[in-house]
Amino acid sequence: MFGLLKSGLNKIRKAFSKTRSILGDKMRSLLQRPLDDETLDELEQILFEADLGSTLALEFVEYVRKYREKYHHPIEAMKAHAQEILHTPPHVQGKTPTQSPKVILVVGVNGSGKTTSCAKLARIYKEKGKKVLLAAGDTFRAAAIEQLTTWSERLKLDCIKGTPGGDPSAVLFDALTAAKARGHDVVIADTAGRLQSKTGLMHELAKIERVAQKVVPDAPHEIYLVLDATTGQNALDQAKTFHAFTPLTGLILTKLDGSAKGGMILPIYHQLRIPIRYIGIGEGAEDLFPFSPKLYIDALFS
Ligand SMILES: Nc1nc2c(ncn2[C@@H]2O[C@H](COP(=O)(O)OP(=O)(O)OP(=O)(O)O)[C@@H](O)[C@H]2O)c(=O)[nH]1
Ligand SMILES: [Mg+2]
Repeated sequence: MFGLLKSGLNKIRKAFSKTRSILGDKMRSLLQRPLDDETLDELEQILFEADLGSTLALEFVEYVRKYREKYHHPIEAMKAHAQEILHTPPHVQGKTPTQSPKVILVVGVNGSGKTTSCAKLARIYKEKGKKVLLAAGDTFRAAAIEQLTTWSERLKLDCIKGTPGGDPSAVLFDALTAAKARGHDVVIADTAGRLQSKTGLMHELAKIERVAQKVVPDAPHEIYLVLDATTGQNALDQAKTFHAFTPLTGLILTKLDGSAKGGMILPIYHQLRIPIRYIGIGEGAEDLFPFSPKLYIDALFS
């Protein structure tokens, strides 16, 4: 067990190593100089380039300036401010199911990692001893149904499928009906990729929710938006639009492995206050981890 935990920690540290090399290493070398205006300007630039956005870059620099006496090193001040940001209470949260199954809807733009994240989430719940049902709610492409079916076979889980081109709401209706009948604890529903600018597709999500509520009145209990971390600032725009159409309860940030954009987690949470629930750091079923602010901050700044 300890070995597993340790390998998880190492994976997370490794996933953030690129971000750390553009943020932490540059900062450390800069901060050997006296903390004058010029150094602070350069610090702001480094933070901006590490995807913290202009508002937060300035805010961090102001924090360092204000608390220069309190912390023995400016990086300690920045870690403290990052803690403050990530520990600010979220604006939204998922619902506790009043009865089984718990229903998790997974949404996002094309290729962000939804289907893979559904499989990874299913594995996490299975490991906790829960009876999980997958719902192949991406009826848009036949290949999407096959992809989730393959995952379900690999993970030895049931999967409810619709017909290619069929109504995704009907798949969720069938999945929830089956889950109630067969005593599943959790239903994880994949959905088709949708561009946030396509209003029709965004409205489809509301229909999926309404139909799900015919079977499980308080469903969905979680709506996770999957964001490809390599898209940087664009991920923030996606999150804002999805949230406006479908109130999200959590974010899953994928493809952080090998990405230098790990810094974007801070402005995303700072602006939206939607809980960052999981991070994806690889293509395997075991490559999804609950987001830990402490691990993240240590990995980034240490
Ligand atoms: N390196 C890495 N690759 C990932 C991660 N998550 C997903 N992928 C890969 O990204 C690609 C797209 O993943 P999918 O899960 O099919 O994405 P999707 O959002 O379901 O895509 P569409 O259904 O086409 O909209 C696949 O090749 C995945 O293996 C991750 O955390 N790290
Ligand atoms: Mg998919």
